[in-house]
Amino acid sequence: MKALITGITGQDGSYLADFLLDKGCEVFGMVRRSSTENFERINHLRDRITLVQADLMDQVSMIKVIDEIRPAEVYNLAAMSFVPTSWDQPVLTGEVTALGATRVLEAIKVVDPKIKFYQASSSEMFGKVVEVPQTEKTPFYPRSPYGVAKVYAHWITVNYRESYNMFAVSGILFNHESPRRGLEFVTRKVTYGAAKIKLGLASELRMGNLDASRDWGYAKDYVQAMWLMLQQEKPLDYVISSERTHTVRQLVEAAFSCLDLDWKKHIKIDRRLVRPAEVDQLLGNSAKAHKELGWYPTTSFEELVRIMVDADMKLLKKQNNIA
Ligand code: NAP
Ligand code: F7E
Repeated sequence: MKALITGITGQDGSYLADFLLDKGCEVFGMVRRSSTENFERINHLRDRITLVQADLMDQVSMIKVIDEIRPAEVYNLAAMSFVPTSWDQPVLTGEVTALGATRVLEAIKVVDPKIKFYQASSSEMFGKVVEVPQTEKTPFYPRSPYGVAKVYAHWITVNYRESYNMFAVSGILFNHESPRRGLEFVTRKVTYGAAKIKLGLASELRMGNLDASRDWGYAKDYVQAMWLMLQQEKPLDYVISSERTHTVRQLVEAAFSCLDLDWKKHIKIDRRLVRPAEVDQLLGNSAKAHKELGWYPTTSFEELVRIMVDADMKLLKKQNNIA
């Protein structure tokens, strides 16, 4: 089975590639051209996957790669995914995160509408939540240009499914993290920052809103749900979440306490990191995924924080030649 992953250089793309290779799939990863390679997350599997060049901004390149590979499944994980940047670059965010999904769907429609399609939808679509917990039926109220773009991509996926009878699904994934998470996202910022402080490489960590709460899970668990959605008889959308919520303050406390540090001595609030509009609280209900996909997360919040802190301590010691 051939699978094409857009966004393979990202956190989820790299874990999904690991997962699909274990399943015996032939994995193709789409990368965009850059002046320097940025393959850290996929270096360990470079000789087991095939990389192809295209860009979600460019319709012709999308048609070309899909026509050449003729995959059975396409996972559209590529996006401008960092929420604060979406206020600074709202048009780019719309082009990549919203219209990019249409370009992939159009390419599939033109080449072979039987190719299965997975769209990386997001709990950010729930934004200023209208009910707690959030399910597949909860109305959307996005709070950032990123969230708005993801709502567009979500509905265009539903629309292609209904208009052209395509096997196109959305996984509405709540926040999921790992040692491969980008350094700017809050979990990794905190685990990396705490590890730096423990090793004497920094003394403080500047943070924004500590009161926001998120439903955090482990990325390795969540990529399995993506694959499961494409193995079902019917194309349907699913909420994938841990069904637990913690504040950013609790995240900070957990990470610093893993290293016997008092977070209050090191965290400084920086108003510039507070967002123009915040998503205050997210909490998912994944009953449908439990029942129909048989999917359950295996890693608790505390275990996840410990995994990330340990990985960042190891990484920083290696980078700084500390025994
Ligand atoms: P990530 O680490 O930021 O990776 C994003 C990927 O998109 C990178 O491979 C990036 O390539 C690629 N990309 C960006 N613009 C592109 C373009 N114009 N053409 C082709 N590729 C492009 O994101 P992630 O955390 O793995 O998330 C994967 C997907 O799930 C994203 O769509 C994200 O919005 C969505 N999502 C994430 C979460 C979460 O908690 N992680 C939750 C819900 C949904 P470069 O390496 O070249 O920049
Ligand atoms: O922020 C607060 C911040 O940037 C989480 C993306 O993967 O998940 C991610 O979006 C919370 C927010 O993720 C800092 O205000 C406080 O309330 O880690 P984050 P996000 O915005 O939830 C969703 C599901 C996606 O789809 C996205 O692609 O933490 N916060 N202080 C901070 N956040 C950051 N980044 N940095 C801080 O200093």
